[in-house]
Amino acid sequence: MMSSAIGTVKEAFTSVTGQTAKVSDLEQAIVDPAKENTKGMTTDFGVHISDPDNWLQVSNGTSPGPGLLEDHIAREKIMRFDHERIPERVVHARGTGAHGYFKVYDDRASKYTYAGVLTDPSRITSTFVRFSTVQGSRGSADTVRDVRGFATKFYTSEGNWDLVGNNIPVFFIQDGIKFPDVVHALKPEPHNEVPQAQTAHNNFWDFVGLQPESAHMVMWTMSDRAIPRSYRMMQGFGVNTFTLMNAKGERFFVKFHWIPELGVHSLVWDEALKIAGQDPDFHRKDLEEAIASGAFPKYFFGIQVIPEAKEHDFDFDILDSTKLWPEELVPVEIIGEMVLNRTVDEFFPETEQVAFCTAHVVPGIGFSNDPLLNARNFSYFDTQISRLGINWQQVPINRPVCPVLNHNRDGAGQHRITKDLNYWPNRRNLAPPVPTNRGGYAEYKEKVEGMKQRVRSAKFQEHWKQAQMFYNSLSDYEKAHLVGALSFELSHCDDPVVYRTYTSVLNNIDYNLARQVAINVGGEIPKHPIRENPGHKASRLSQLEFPAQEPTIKGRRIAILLADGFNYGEVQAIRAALKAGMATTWVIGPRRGPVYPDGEEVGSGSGYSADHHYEGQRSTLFDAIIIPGGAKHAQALAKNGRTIHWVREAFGHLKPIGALGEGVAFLREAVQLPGVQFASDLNSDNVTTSYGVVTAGKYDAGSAAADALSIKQGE
Ligand code: HDD
Repeated sequence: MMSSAIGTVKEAFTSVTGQTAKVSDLEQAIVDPAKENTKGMTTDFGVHISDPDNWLQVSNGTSPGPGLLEDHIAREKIMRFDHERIPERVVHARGTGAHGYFKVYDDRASKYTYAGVLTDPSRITSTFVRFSTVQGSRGSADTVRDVRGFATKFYTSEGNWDLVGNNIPVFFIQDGIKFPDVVHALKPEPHNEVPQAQTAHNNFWDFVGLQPESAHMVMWTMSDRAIPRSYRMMQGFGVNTFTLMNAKGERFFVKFHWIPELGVHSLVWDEALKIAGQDPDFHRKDLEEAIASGAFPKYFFGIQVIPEAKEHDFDFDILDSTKLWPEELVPVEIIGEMVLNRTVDEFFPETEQVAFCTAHVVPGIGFSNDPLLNARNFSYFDTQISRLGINWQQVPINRPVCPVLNHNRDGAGQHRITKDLNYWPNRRNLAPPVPTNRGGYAEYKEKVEGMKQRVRSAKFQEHWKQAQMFYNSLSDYEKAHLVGALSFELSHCDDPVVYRTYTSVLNNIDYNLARQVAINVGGEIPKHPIRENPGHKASRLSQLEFPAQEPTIKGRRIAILLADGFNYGEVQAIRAALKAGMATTWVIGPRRGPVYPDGEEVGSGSGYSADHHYEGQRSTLFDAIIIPGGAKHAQALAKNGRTIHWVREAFGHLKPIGALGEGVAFLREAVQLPGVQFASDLNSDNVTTSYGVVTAGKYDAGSAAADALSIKQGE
């Protein structure tokens, strides 16, 4: 393995809850007013301010007089405010970030690469991840139907490595020169800037209808993958084909994968729509809440590797970003993991200013001739200049944790003062190049030949097989959701040319799919298939094949629905059991504040504190609901339309619902669906489980709660 001459900074990490090298580095930039309380308020140039509330004016004290432009304190404050905004990202504007760390389990990847970050198990590498949606503006809702970005900055000892991926393994286009077109088409329409954060409009479907290479990605974006339950419960894919180089100089093609420990889970569309209004920051808060409660999100890191000699062994081109590498052909090797264990201190300097660039790779990792990646490597650096200025890599969140030294100088916002000579070669041998055998970045010596021309190579011309493979690999209800999603989106297109064209396009993937959607949206109902769908499938395309690593309720949000007169002992036991499983519990009562248990008079004593009230929250914001026993409490819940709606809606969204004792009667009344079984004997501890509804009489409350929640969402 090559050693690194620059890698003098040992990445330090004290414990799982401790501090990564990057967090220590950021501390130099942190200002904490609580620690500087002897200083008091100053201008930006450090002079104390005595009155920040009144503009200097000429006044007789009885009525306002003219304001004076000489008030430099007021002018500074207003001028600073006037320039607070920077351009939002041209795509992926809406997002949230967290700090974490990455480690590999052993050095097994050294047969493919000499990159220390991927081969040295003694290292803990600092990371910063930004998750995002693509289409909407910075203030748009989190749970919209969209691709999710999964961008990771690894602050390695050899420099920053940015893996800028999505939660979908393929892309809309094959060549980056088409990126402005696809983005213009999917963004709000130019004449009225509508719609926000969704592709349900004419221009998007017009574009993809005329661009068959998008078909595969469209299948993914119309699947449940595009409405994840949480950033903690989605996969990440580097999408592009990169390369790895080992110490012998051999090269391999590689695709990078993140697989969440908690499994891949989605919302149902009705939930997603409602949450977009009820809590537009749902995913942002979910990540923050999980980290704050110690349920640190974890992702396994995998690589798919193809030796250089096998590049042309597949019936698709491995450099085509609209194709994935089926795991049957190229298995994913899990080599490490990332844990996110720290939220940001301030959103703008960290999450908004973090700037990724696919061209940032470290020795041992390289590019391929993937034409999408080629364009990306130009675009990211360029866009950061317009967002953050030419010295964007000096911004604290972006700067590496290893030394940075070269002869680049000046530019707006230069923060570094570099002594001495600013050119190479120089007479004092300052900042010399580092030979590749001592850690300098080495390009692979690739033999290239050909004509200079604008072309798509042959295998790039086939667009349907993998779209079919994805569709065929889904379970029946995932297929039903996909039909629903296509029908929703195409029925928001009002130009018949658009929805008729797309329903015809679907017939290239599957005849029945095209028929169902065409019937729903008034499209061209096909009379016969135009292309055979031979039914080929691949494993691990259905998200059902990604359950949680271990059955877990870690980081799940559970609502306990209470009215006055509830069974206090049960609630205590339920909460303790859920807390032990690292779920968060929320008591939802008739009021925020005291709710009174059975035996305590309403209004007396301190009661039991409810976190929220029925109106303030909705069932959509929780993964499961529990209704404990208590006669008066159950009667009060049964008389309240809002609580009945709570459980009916949760049932409709396929969520586990648990009830104990008298709570069972309320649940039975509220659900009122023939076929659902409930515990009938309140004196028995037998548990009845039916359609995700778990009920018991005198069952041990803690175990009942745990049982209820071990039912997988979606069952
Ligand atoms: Fe991109 C941002 C992911 C193709 C040009 N992209 C951006 C972000 C993610 C991706 C996650 C947000 C990063 C952050 O959180 O700051 N992009 C992808 C993936 C692609 C892809 C997985 C396909 C493999 N992108 C792509 C192409 C181009 C761009 C083909 C241009 C030719 N992407 C950009 C950009 C953005 C960006 C304009 C906007 C903000 C930014 O870079 O920092 O340069």
